[in-house]
Amino acid sequence: MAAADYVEIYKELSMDIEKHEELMSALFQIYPEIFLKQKNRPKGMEYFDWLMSEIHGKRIVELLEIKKQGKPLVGTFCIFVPEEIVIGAGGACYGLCGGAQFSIPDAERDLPRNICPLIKSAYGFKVQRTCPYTQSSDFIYGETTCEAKKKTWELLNKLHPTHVMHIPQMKREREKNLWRQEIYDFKKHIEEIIGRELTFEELKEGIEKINKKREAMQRLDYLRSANPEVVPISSKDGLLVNQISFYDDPDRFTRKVHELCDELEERIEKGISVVPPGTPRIMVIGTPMALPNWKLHHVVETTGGVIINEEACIGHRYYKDNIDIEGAKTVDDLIERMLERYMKIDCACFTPNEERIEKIIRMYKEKKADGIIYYSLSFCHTYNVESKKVIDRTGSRQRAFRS
Ligand code: BJ8
Repeated sequence: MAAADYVEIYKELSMDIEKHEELMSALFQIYPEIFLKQKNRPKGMEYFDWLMSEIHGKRIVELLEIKKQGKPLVGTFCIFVPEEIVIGAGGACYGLCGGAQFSIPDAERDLPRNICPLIKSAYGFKVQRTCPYTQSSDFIYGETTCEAKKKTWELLNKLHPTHVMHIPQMKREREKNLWRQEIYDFKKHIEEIIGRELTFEELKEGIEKINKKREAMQRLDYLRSANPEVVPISSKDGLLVNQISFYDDPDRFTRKVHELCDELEERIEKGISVVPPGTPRIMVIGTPMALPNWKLHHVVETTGGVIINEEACIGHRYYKDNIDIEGAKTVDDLIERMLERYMKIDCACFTPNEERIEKIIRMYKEKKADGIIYYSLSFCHTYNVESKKVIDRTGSRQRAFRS
């Protein structure tokens, strides 16, 4: 598809058509270089290539169809926003891009240069009006995980309806009470759009759909590193699937990830690896790599290494835990289970956050990795400072990689 095929839609969304064309032509230039030229790719990646080619096309048409039916479209920046509620209401919840340099100069007219690039990138897309996801959302849900984010939402709200969830930063009973209240408020907000209360069945269905999606991603995570001799999918393709999980229809995505995994299982059995035996297997841990940030994976893979998983919110932190709904009988029960699951998120915004460090050590051993790259976006103070504890505990000899 060409972005030009959807110009009428972009006009309806008040987008800056020229600037958007510039963005898409840059993306269409680098995508074939970075992804399509890879040798020995699984056939199952064709679907994800297609989705990428339609990420500002057919997928937007699908979302606008949902909106026409009076269902909510919610843009987010953090895996703390309980998407199960939006999905239960028949709507769509998606992550807003923050991985492109393209929008940063426009953001820096309002924001200081020395804050996290992910925030500047996402804010810049709204300033430029080049992101159809932002433009079509009923509202954006921000949160209070870091200083730069929570103050940026005040500015973003002047450009687009933006609500803020108060994310706790400790995990004591009193913080759990706060978070429970935030989930109820979020639910109420979604119910205002659909004009009625969500039923138990709807909420349960939303949870089940996202549980299934997370299970598919857990399976992919496992297969990427299951056999130390065979890496059945490239680092970049693994990352790409994780990134697309924030945009695609959850049911279709789940199906396609399982199809890909079936193929990867076959590859492992037949010994089909994308890298030669003995290639260093690296775990990347730290801050998220939002679309279209592929640089670290590209660098590692073109210099003789391979990344076998991402301990990040675009990655393992997003799909590691499901919501256990066994025995839940009421909406309140479901919210309680949701609370338990979301409080397991081990973002560095929590203090203390020992569970993350324990998890990293466990994963490193289980995956028989040869090394870890600690990836922290510039000015992300929480992840940056936490790297010291991770380095000390893992006995690493080198400093963290900061980008
Ligand atoms: S749960 S990692 S998605 S907050 S924007 S904190 S990189 S300085 S993204 Fe995050 Fe939720 Fe935590 Fe995950 Fe740092 Fe940048 Fe802030 Fe960031």
